[in-house]
Amino acid sequence: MVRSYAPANSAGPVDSPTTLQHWTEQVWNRAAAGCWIMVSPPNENIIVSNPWRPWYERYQPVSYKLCSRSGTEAQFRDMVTRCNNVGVYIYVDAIINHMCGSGGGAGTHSTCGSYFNAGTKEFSGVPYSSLDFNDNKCYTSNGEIQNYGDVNQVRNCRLVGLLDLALEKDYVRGKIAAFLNNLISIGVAGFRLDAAKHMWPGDISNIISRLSNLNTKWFPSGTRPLIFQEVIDLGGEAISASEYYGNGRVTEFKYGAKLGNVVRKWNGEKMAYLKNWGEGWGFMPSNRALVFVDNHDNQRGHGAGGASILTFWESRLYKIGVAFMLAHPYGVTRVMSSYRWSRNFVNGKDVNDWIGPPSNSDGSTKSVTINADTTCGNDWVCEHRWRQIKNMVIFRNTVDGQAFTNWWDNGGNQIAFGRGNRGFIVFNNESWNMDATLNTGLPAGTYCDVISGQKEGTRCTGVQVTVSSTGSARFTISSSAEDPFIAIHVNAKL
Ligand code: QV4
Ligand code: CA
Repeated sequence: MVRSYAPANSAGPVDSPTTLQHWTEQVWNRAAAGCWIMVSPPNENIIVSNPWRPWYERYQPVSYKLCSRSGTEAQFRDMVTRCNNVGVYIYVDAIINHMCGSGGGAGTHSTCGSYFNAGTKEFSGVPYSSLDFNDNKCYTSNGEIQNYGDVNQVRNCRLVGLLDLALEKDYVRGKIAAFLNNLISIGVAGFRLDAAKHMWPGDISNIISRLSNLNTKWFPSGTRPLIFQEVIDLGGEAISASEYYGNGRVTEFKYGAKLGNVVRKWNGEKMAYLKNWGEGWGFMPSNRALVFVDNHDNQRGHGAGGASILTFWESRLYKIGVAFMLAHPYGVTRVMSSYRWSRNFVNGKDVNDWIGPPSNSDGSTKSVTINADTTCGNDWVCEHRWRQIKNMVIFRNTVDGQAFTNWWDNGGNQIAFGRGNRGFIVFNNESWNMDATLNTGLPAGTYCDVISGQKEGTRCTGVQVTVSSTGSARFTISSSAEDPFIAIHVNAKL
């Protein structure tokens, strides 16, 4: 685990995960050992019926009661307890910039049945009234964000019609802090702050200052929650990610967009250019960054990143991108765990980008079944269980803290690099076969490639790599291989 991160305002150290899994929409009945999981918003949200129950209704809160399509508060508590007991930490996607959309209507069409009226801005379950919203501070003609070049609009007006909370108010700050502190008392380890760009950094800082330390039943006394803020900064806007470093980590959206271009070889990019990946590419400092190949928005055309974003739909390229991310030392990494939906492209846009999680006919979310080959059923993709991705998470943990070493490239799309004397990875993203003898930096011995297979007992189930007494090894990778890369590390040595 990386222990280098502590927010500027933290009282104690925060263990930051080497790799976080993002479980989109999964129900509260799953636990697996040895990971850090970010879950979809657990609090009450509006029920959107047109279109029917889209995934994004969970980004429209109605109250801070913990009942959602993923389950009840009791089920959420049970999951967090069971996860913490086996060292799996849960991070919550926290929607605190806004409530539901202005067109949300009035009634009890909400996941716990709390009354609300979007027109009069009344949310009985909190409660909030019209006094707790920002419209008096927004000066655009329709109350919406119209120009991302105007800092005041971005933070005080409505993001796609979502009723914007007045976060400078002591009352509102108190309600949000109570919500987050309830989650902390249940055992949650930290938060993704949704739409952080739409909140003043000082308001976020004030709310963080009200947060309790993590529950000492599972965490050392004085441990602060891990905070990562969703700020989309691709350059060229009035608000920059750096304004948020003082509050914790920040999403680095350039990462997935640029890595997608490189792996796809678009815009003249090639793998050899990854030699100075990280700050050298204009990214934020590594110790501030939360990085990912795709997220729940840009895997379906929402949010930022555009067409270059790699997703499970293109699994070969996706595995190359995720493996590179997990092998490279930059940032805290997050891998997706998604569900499949039926896409329908009309003029290049997926008109089914709204479809929610796999559901039963009564509207309940389908359970995540596990197939004989360890993949998931019921249309859950479970990228985090794919052998290549799961094994690269183990690779990352194995090489944690090791330097970026022994870079090699062919000037094109064959690259290799090591992590000190603990791990080494080689990619062939050319259209011709690769045969190269490279300096790995690893101790002599026979290693199991953890991509084509893994070490099981005293044998490799996939390719074997022999490292000589000088640390060199020969790598042959066919350009037509399903996974045109090889990764070896000291915990998969025979
Ligand atoms: C519509 C109209 C508006 C109108 C409004 C009236 O478009 O003009 O004013 O009705 O009520 C959904 C619909 C959207 C609708 C809105 C409000 O798609 O059409 O507005 O609801 O009813 C997710 C989805 C959004 C969705 C939202 C709320 O992506 O489509 O909006 O949830 O359900 C920027 C931000 C960044 C943001 C990113 C998507 O800087 O912060 O856009 N990313 C986060 C989340 C994302 C989420 C939100 C923010 C909002 O990752 O998933 O948006 O919580 O880049
Ligand atoms: Ca705002």
